[in-house]
Amino acid sequence: MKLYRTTKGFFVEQDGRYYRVTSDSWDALVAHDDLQGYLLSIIQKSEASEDFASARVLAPIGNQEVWAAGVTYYRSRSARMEESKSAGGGDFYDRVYAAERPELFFKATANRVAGPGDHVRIRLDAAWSVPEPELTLLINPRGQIAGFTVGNDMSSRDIEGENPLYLPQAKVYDRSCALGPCILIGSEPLAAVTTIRIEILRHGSIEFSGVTTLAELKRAPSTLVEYLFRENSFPFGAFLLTGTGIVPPDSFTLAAGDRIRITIDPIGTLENDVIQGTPNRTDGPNQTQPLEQS
Ligand code: DO4
Ligand code: MG
Repeated sequence: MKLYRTTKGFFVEQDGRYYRVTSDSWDALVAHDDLQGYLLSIIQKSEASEDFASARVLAPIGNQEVWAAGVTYYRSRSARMEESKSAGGGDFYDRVYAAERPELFFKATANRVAGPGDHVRIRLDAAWSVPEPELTLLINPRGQIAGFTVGNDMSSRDIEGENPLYLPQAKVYDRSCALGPCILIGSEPLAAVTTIRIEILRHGSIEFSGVTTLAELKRAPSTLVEYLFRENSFPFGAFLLTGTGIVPPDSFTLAAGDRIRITIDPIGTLENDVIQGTPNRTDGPNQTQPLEQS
């Protein structure tokens, strides 16, 4: 069962059919104390709707904060150690990979998030930018996992590599995060064989592709959530990106015009084109656009 936020309202999908969810608040909907049961009851009681076909899918976010976990895959640990070696920061990444307490950092507010088909951005003052494809958890205000989506933790590797204290600037800026296309509803962990794939297209050809599986994720999502909710309350719930297991070779940097395609099979594909410089305010951030009348 998948939940979509669109220009024509909210829809739940099952077996290829879309059903309208007549809640007027995304925040209230995703905080529902039995979201799965509530959506199932809608599917059982209502007729499928044709309206989804003409709607534009938006980022599945309301007022939730977006957080991220780091160095949760061996590949990320090694790449970070290398990029920060000359700054003397390499040791921190090795230590956090092995430590009991995970690395958690603030990633984005909703206005910085791109939805499916929106532009993501690379910073003008960065020379080495990469996407990070990450399984992303939707967590309700009670600290329970309510669903899963695809996340892109856009990162400026040269800024982070110069000094780990620059992490917030490497990670948090307008359109530095993409989420979508939907929320796969459920609280059970996804299977370890689940793949996360990325393709980066330049002028229509694949410039980089990579794949990992959740078997490589070192920490249980529930443990990451438990740390995030320690001493922290989230009245609207939160999104938590769980870290990247795919890092392109050091010779690779994103360029304006690249297309990033991230697929996690049971959830779907999140696709975004890259821009550099001033975002076009008329095309986003999408969650600030009013819903069209249906
Ligand atoms: O420590 C810096 C960030 C790590 C990260 O974003 C990741 O491993 O995905
Ligand atoms: Mg990341």
